[in-house]
Amino acid sequence: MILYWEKILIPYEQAVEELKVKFKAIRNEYRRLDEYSPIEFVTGRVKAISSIIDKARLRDVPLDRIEEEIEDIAGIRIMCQLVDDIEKVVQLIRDRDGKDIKIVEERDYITNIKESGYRSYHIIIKYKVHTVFGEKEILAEIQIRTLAMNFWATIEHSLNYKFSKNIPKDIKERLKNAAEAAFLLDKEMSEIRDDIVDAQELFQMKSSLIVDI
Ligand code: 0O2
Repeated sequence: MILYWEKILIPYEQAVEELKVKFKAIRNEYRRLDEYSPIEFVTGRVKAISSIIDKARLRDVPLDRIEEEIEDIAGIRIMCQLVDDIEKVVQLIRDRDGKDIKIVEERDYITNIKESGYRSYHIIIKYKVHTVFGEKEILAEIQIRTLAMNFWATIEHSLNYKFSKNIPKDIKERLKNAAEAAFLLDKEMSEIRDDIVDAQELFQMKSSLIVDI
């Protein structure tokens, strides 16, 4: 049984490693050019075997359909400082569509916030890896979110785990309020950034006027 899962999961592990390297390379390129990077940091994981089995059971997916039906066995998470950066990262991924990445579906949980209060942008992709058994195209899920969205989701996820997905009603309500607070934090930080950028542009215009004189 262990060997059965090993064989299934090896290409997913490879995909996660490759995708992490690729997105970290984008971040590093921006930084080396002294430019603002829309990517703050990148993480990735292969879903635990027990979680894959649980999800398959919950959705009535037979074992031999798991790879087609469970889209997040390979998961990449890209964290951004600000909400506007998410669109930039989504565009970077769309630009690669049909090249090393094939976009299958986009799910915008930022415009369509989940009932729980969850916000994030998901892109389901197909990604080809080369293994010793040949080429294999796997499905992977890329989650793109701000630091505030990630903070909220991480805590909500661990509470869900603690309460076995049955978070008490009052805590659920407080989590929704916390999600709203995270939303306001994102909004405020974006406005502060816009003000800083405006001030910098004004300063640059003034200095170029002085140089011209
Ligand atoms: P894990 O441990 O992160 O792997 P569904 O879960 O049925 O709503 P679906 O079709 O599986 O949705 O895909 P979707 O909506 O793209 O979401 C899958 C993943 O998004 C989840 O994986 C979580 O990582 C994250 N996610 C979605 N909704 C929530 C939420 O309300 N709270 C938090 N914290 N994360 C969420 P898994 O398999 O649930 O968990």
